[in-house]
Order: sequence, then structure tokens, then C-alpha cells
Amino acid sequence: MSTYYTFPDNFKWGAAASATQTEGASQQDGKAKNIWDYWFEIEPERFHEGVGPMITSDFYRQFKDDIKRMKAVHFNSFRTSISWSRLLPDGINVNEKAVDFYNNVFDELLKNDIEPIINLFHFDMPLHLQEKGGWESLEVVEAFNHYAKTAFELFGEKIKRWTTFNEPIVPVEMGYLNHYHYPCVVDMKRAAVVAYHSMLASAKAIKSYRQLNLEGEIGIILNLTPSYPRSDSEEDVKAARIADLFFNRSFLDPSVLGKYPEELIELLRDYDLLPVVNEGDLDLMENNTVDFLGVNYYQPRRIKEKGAPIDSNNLLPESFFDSYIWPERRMNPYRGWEIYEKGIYDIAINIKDNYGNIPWYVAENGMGVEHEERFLDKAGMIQDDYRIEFYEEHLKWLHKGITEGSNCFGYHIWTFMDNWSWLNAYKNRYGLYRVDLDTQERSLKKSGQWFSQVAEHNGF
Ligand code: BGP
Repeated sequence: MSTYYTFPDNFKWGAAASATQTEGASQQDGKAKNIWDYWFEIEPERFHEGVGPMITSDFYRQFKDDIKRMKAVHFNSFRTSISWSRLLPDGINVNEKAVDFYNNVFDELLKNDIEPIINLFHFDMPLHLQEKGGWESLEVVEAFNHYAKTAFELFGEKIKRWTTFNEPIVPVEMGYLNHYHYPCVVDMKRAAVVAYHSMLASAKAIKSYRQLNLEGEIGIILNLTPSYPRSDSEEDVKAARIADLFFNRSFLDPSVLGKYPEELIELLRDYDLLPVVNEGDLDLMENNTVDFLGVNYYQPRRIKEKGAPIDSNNLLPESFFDSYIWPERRMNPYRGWEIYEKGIYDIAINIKDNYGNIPWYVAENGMGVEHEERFLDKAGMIQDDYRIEFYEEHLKWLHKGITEGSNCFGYHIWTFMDNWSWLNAYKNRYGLYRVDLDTQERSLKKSGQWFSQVAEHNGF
């Protein structure tokens, strides 16, 4: 007997994207450079096949047709971001062409009954603000607040769901811990400042939003990576808890509960990693928690105790725990990330039990595939049955979490059409639509047909 999985009424079905990854037009109509535009200029060889953020999926010009394509696969919602450096090229004054563009995109979505969920920061620090120290600088925190307020004032009548950040851990981890993203710093003390200031910036933006008395909600999007210990031993469990504190709870607790976990504060204090906390900061965070949460889920962390003593002179998160290869783990054979569907259920239950059952939605979940053209059939359609299975299995676990009372209101995949990614460019394809980079033509994949059915029938 087969089971039918039905989701709650008004469930949000759709996808996520971001400005830098889809818009292109990176130096057009008054947009200033962000760190990605700049970095590509100075070190193009770092980017997969030398493909940079100039054109990406050309959403800047093709958004009307793309929104029709969203409608064709029954999206009722879509999340993207505003480009900070497009809206406020000098950080202060509004670029009218950007205002027109975003108004046109939002109007088009609304006309098609697709709710826009709009995010403010998705890794795209304006270059001139990075030169002032990026998230290490309190001046940049203020500049973000100005940007947020400007966006709320301009678009607040149309947009009913905002988010302040997407995955604030990523600039911390990639930019300040492991030399992967610009500015390629490796320094745990500075990373802690970046993490703290992004939470401060988020709380300030939330406060500004509420002061405007607009009708709508504001949240944050976090990539949660459940941390599973290798064994029940005290040491492994502690190591997994520390990983959870660093990578999840550093953002989840202040955003939802309005305060940092004591254990995290103690740990940072013990290793002289505590950032400067100014008067009023903690009250600000306590009084400006989110209305809802977006959760990006790709893969968990497997953790074991640290095999060696902690070297206090050279601290990194890995100084406190080791990664562990779970013998039973299944890997995405086409990209190399672990696939562990139950993680989404564990997240659902954690939010229900420990975070006041706050309304939340899956803000990204997806399967990247290298060389996806190998799955093209004779008619030119990508036969991505692997992706359908990936979504179905995650949705089954999500459904179980909802049935057990978790307050989840939607499921957004990553992503709508193949898009450009940070350094990886078009290496890993994720879309429901394939994008041919030579022609910019879009074509529906088999998973697109599948998603359309699921969204139309609110289940499968
Ligand atoms: C998330 C980001 C997205 C997107 C996705 C896929 O962390 O929010 O911006 O890039 O990951 O990652 P990748 O493109 O590296 O495979």
C-alpha cells in the first residue's frame, strides 16, 4: 500500500535564490561592486572554469519569463535577496534603477500569486564596506541598518516576509576560519567578532522593521547542521555539543531566544575569544528576536572527540573536535556531500522542543550534481530521478516532524534554475530548470515536472 503525504493548508512551495547568484548585470545600471565582483576581477582563476558573477542566470533581464516558469511549476512562494550594492551603491543614496528593478520583480511575483520572501544579506558585502572592515566594523553594522531600513521603507508595503541574513555562519567560516571566501582570513578571534556583529546587525534591523509598524513578519535563515557524536562516550558527546554551539547555536539562540548559550560564553571566555560587547547590545538582542525561522539543510556533521590536546596558540573550531566518517553514511555520488534525510526531522523536533515551536520553513534543501549534462535524454530533458528521490525522502521525514507537531510552514528547494555559486560557479547544478550557459535557454528537468505535481496537490 502506498502512503500519500499531505502537507498543511497554505503550505509554501517554492525555491530560494540570491541576487548575486542569479541577477547578473553585476556592473550595470549603477550597481557598485561587492566582494565577489572585486575578487573575480583580481583572482579569476579561483572560480570554477573562470566563470564570474557578471552574467550568472541573467535574471536581471529575464525575470518576467522566469516568473512565468515558476508559475508553470506551481510555486506559491519564492525567496531571493536584494543586492545591497545595487540598491545603495555608495552605501547611502538610493539607486532608482535598482528600485525599479526590484519593484518590477516583486510586482510580477505578486501578480502571479507567488509570495516574495525577501532576504537582505546573502554573502554579498559591498566592496567599499569590506574595505572598512566588513562585519568586523561597527560602522558596517550601522550601514546595514540603514540599508535594511531603506529596503523596508521602499518595499515594505509589498513584502510581508523579510529575512535579515542567509547563513550568517558562512562568511564567518569561509571568510575568517578556513581561507575559502574573501577576505580569506584565518583567525578565530576575528571570526567571533564577525559572528557577533552579524547577530547585532540582525537584531538592529529587526528593531528598525518593527519601528516602522508595517504589516508583515521578519526572520532569519540559518543553515543548521545537526552534529551527531560518534558514540555515547562523554568525550564524543561533548565534542559534538561544542560543534553545535559554534556552528548552530551561535546564531539560533540569539535569533530565536534572544540570548547566547552560557556554555558558549564560557568556552569563548576560557580561550580569550569573547568579542567586545557594548552596553545595550544584549538587551537589543533579547528584545528583537525573529518572528519565524528559515532553515537550510544539506548535510549533518559527524563529530568525535579531539585526538590531541587543544593548542591555545592556534585556535580554530577544529581545535575542539574532529570530524568523523560515519561508516553507514551515504554520499551524493555526483557531488560528494552526505545525504542524511532524517536530519531534517531532527531539526524539526529540536525547533519544536527547544525553540518554542517557532514557525519555521525549510528555506533551502537540494542536491548538487556535477556534469549533469550526462543525464540528458534524447528529447533534451535531464532525467534527474536521483533528485526526485532526494526530495521525496526529505519530505517524508519533514512530514513526520510536522505530524508530531513541529510548526513548519513551507518547503523551498535550492533551487529554481541552475545558478552561479560562490567559487564553484556552475560546477554543481541544482535547478528544476536546466540553464544552457551558451544560450541562456532554460529547459525543465524531470524533477521540475515532479515538483509541479507536488506543489499543485500539496503533497505526493
Ligand atoms: C547554500 C547557500 C546557497 C547555495 C547552496 C549550494 O549554503 O545559501 O547560496 O550556494 O548552499 O551550495 P553550492 O553552490 O556550494 O553547492
